[in-house]
Amino acid sequence: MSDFTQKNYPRDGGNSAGAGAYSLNEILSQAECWQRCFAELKRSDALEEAQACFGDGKEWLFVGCGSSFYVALAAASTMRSLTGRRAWAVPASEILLYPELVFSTAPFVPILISRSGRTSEVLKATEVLRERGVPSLAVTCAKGQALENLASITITLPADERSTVMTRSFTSMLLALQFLAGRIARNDGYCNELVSMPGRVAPILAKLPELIQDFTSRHSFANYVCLGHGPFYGLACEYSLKLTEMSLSTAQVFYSLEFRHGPKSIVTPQTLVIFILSEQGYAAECELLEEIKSLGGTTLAIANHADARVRAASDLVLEFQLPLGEYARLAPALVPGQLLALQTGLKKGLNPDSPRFLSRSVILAGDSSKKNSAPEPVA
Ligand code: F1P
Repeated sequence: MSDFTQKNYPRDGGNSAGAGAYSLNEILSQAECWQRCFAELKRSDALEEAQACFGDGKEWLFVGCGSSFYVALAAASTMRSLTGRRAWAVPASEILLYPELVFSTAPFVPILISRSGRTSEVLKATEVLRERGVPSLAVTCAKGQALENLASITITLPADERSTVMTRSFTSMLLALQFLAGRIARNDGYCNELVSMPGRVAPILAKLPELIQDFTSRHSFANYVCLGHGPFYGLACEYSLKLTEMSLSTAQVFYSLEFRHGPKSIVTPQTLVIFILSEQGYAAECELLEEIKSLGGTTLAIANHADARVRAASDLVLEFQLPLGEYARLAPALVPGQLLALQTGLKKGLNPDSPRFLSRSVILAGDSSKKNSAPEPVA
C-alpha cells in the first residue's frame, strides 16, 4: 500500500503521480485554498453586490446537483440558523420536474451552486428562474462558464480541481455561502470565526492521512453508513457520495436517529457506521453509537470533542478540538470522509480521480451551453 504522506506527491499533482494524486493533492491543499477563497471574497465585489442585491431576502432556495446539492443542504442549514429566515435546498432536477413543489409563493432568493458552471440541469433551472423574472446568485469555481452568463450575480472561487470528484471545491463553495449568511445576519463574530478556521485547523488536517490510512489498511468493509443531523446531514450525504464515487463502495446516508427505524438491521462487523457527531445532538447520537457498537458494527466517530463514552464505543475517533462554533466547523468535518473514500478506492486498486462512468460535469444531450462556455480544465 503506497505511503500517503504529502511529501510523496508533487503539489501540482503532476501527470506522473498516478492514481488518486489529484484528489489527494486537492484534499491536502484545502486549508490554503480556503484562505485564498476568503481573500478572493474580500477582493471581488461579488459578495458585496450579492449582499446589497439580496440582503433583505426573506426566503432562500439553494440549488445544485450531486456534491453541489449537498453543499446546498449544508448552506441552507447555515442560512436558516444564522438569519432565522426560511432556507431550503433542492436538486436542480426538482425545479425542472416538480416546480410547484419547489417554488414558494413568497419572493425568494435562488442560489445556484455548480463547480463547473456547466451542469445542464443547473443551467436549465436558472433559465426557468429567468423566465419567471427571478434574479439569482451563482457560486462556482470556473470562470466564464454558461452559468455565469445566466445568473444575475456570480461568485467565482479559486478552488477548481483536476479530479473528477469534488473535494476542495465543495468545502470552498460551502464556506463562501456560510460567509455570505454571516454577512446577511450581520454576525461579524461568526464571519471572523470562519476566516480564522483554516489557520487553526491546518495542523490537525495534516495528521489525518496517516490516521485514516492506518485504519483503512487494517479494515475491509462490505458497506458503509453515514450519519449526521442538522447541518451535518448534508456532510453525511457527501461522505456517502465520496465513498460511492471514489471507491465504488455501497454507502447509505441517514439522519442519525433515523438509523434505528429499520436500517440498523443491516449492521455487521463488515459495516462501517460513520457518525458525524453534532454538539446539539451529542447525547442522543452518543446513545445510538453505543447501541450500534453493541450490535457488532464497526464505528468511526468524527467530533470536535469526544468523551470517554464515545471513545469506548468507537473503533476510530477523529477529533478537531477547535475553539469554534458548530457552524464554523462544517468544512473541516468533511475532510475525514474525503480521505477515507480516497484511501479505500486506492486499496481496491481504483483511480479515485476518475470514477468510471463519471465526467466532471453532467452535460445532457441537446444542451447547447457548450458553445458559449470557456474550455474546461482537463483532469
Ligand atoms: C456536480 C457533479 C459532481 C459529481 C460529478 C458530476 O457538478 O454532479 O458533484 O461529482 O463530477 O458533476 P457541478 O454542477 O458542481 O459542476
